[in-house]
Amino acid sequence: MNIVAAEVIVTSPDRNFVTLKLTTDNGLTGWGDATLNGRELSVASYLTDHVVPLLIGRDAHRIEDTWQFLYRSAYWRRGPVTMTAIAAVDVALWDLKAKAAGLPLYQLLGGASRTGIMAYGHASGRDQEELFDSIRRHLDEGFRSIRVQTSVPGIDAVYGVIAPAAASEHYEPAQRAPLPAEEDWDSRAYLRHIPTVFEAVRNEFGPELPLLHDVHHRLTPIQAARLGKSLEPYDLFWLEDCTPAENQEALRLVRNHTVTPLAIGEVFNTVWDYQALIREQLIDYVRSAVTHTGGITAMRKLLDYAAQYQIKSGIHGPTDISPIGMAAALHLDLAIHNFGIQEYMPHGPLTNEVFRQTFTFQDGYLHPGDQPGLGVELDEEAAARFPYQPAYLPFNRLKDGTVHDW
Ligand code: GCO
Ligand code: MG
Repeated sequence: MNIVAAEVIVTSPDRNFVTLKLTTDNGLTGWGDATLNGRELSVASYLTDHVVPLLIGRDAHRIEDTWQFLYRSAYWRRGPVTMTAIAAVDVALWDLKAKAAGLPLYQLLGGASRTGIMAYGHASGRDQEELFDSIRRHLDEGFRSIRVQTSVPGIDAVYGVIAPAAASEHYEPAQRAPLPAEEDWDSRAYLRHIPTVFEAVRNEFGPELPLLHDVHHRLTPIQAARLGKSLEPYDLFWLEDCTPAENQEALRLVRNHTVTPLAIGEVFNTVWDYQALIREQLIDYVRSAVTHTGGITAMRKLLDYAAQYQIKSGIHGPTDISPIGMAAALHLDLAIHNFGIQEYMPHGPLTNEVFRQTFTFQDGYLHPGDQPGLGVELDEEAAARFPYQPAYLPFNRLKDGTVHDW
């Protein structure tokens, strides 16, 4: 099964997606998600200019060899652009192998370890009433685990909180814009407010509902330690990205102060970013995206390493992961033993027109379906109707104008 064509498709239904299409001499098509939010065209160029010429004529069955070849022959290792490009090739090759075998991909990864994949949804509100409405709406839609994000008095725009009207346009908890939108931040105001929100949510919705929260990299280690400690009475499923993720040492300090479970890693792209975190058991959940961490081949190894330390998966799944990337995550979630939870943010209607999907969401559980391969096919005619639109993520400034982590 040799690759005869490789093509990069950029499309923007609801938002930008970059997709790799591989075609083989036995007439199969494999799909890989190459989307890197806000830096989409850099991965498209990496693939088109530097990877596509290397793929033509290669045996599509040699997934491990292709991964090692792309990683090592570039000489320049790691980084989000490189690892997203490698992930797109890897996922497309797994799609092809599973299609050639006539099996859903999870069967090739060892078969199902569970009947469904527990998913969490994103609830948010600018005030308590809006937040409670959003939580109720998610419960009505079937979610059994909820991420809670809320505005903070004294801060104008906070990550993860979007007006209900805008949310349906953006399909993401961030204000994307033609130029980076400026948001503001005040850690002291945030630290005072968040425990009161979780107290109110627990009082209203009871002790059982698994609740999650994303700090989005904004605190210093000692502030994060304080937040983790102050949230202990509310029994969080996890506290995500409490400090900027690249400093692994910071988590040692946080861990020494709190038993609130910690999740980290959506901006990571290799196992090396987790080396100390996993070995020293400083986290509880691995947050990487399959699509930004070298694909299924690399994620499987990373999660197997984590499993030795009872650390579980919490694979990244906001709408900037395309339905192809989501499907890759779902097949892995179903197969691995140390599954924790899957993030799930439903895509918009135009996205679902372009990406024909077979995965299901019922009673809080996702399932990738049983079509051969990933179970997602891109409709190229539909994709061509939605040209690329420049879109940046927002950024933060403190009250005195200093740029802060977003
Ligand atoms: C999450 C993430 C996302 C990111 C987004 C950036 O936990 O889902 O924090 O919302 O902000 O993926 O591209
Ligand atoms: Mg996050």
